[in-house]
Amino acid sequence: MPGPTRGFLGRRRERDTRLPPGQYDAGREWPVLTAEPTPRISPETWSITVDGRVETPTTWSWDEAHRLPRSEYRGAIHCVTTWSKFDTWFAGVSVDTLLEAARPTPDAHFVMATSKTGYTTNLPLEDVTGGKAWVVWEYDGGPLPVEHGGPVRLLVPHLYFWKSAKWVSRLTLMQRDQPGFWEQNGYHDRGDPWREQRYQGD
Ligand SMILES: Nc1nc2c(c(=O)[nH]1)N[C@H]1C(S)=C(S)[C@@H](COP(=O)(O)O)O[C@H]1N2
Ligand SMILES: [Mo]
Repeated sequence: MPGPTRGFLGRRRERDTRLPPGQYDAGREWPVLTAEPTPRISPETWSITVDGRVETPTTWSWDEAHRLPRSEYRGAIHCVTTWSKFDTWFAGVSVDTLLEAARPTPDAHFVMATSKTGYTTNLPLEDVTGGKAWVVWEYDGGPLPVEHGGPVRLLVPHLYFWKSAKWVSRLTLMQRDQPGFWEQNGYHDRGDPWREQRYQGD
């Protein structure tokens, strides 16, 4: 049965199905959102540590991290301030690879990501396993720009972008959830853009 207003509605622009509710397409723009002063971190002094509820707390230097299997993400990112950006291309290492080495203990259920600057953000362990999260140092085939977290940031693209800690240096596995920087300031503990989990209680 043909819909009575089909011809009229058909002329409306279709909403991009890649766009979660309440988001707009920022196009080629990539806004910078940083709460703290942008640090200068040389690759030689950067390292990433996985500790907390793990059997083998492990630290990788820049060179050691680059010898791990390379993993890429191509797709969208979504900021809680309502911009989304499509067709991004990041490369680094899968968080799965780091966790395989550190071996979370059975009571590990959450992760606190900490930046070299002290910025923190909490995540359920399930949201950084199964090919859903990366530690990245490349964007669009070049080094990750410093204002976007270079030399290395966390990338958890299926959650709002505040979960993707810039200048990340530590992933701490925890038994119980603890709020990070924005989560203490009212942002949601999980932050799924498809469920519009922007603030605590959403
Ligand atoms: N260290 C650190 N990481 C951070 C932030 C921050 O202020 N400090 N802001 C978060 C927020 S709110 C967003 S939207 C993204 C912004 O990343 P971008 O500046 O590369 O767009 O980084 C996230 N990671
Ligand atoms: Mo954000």
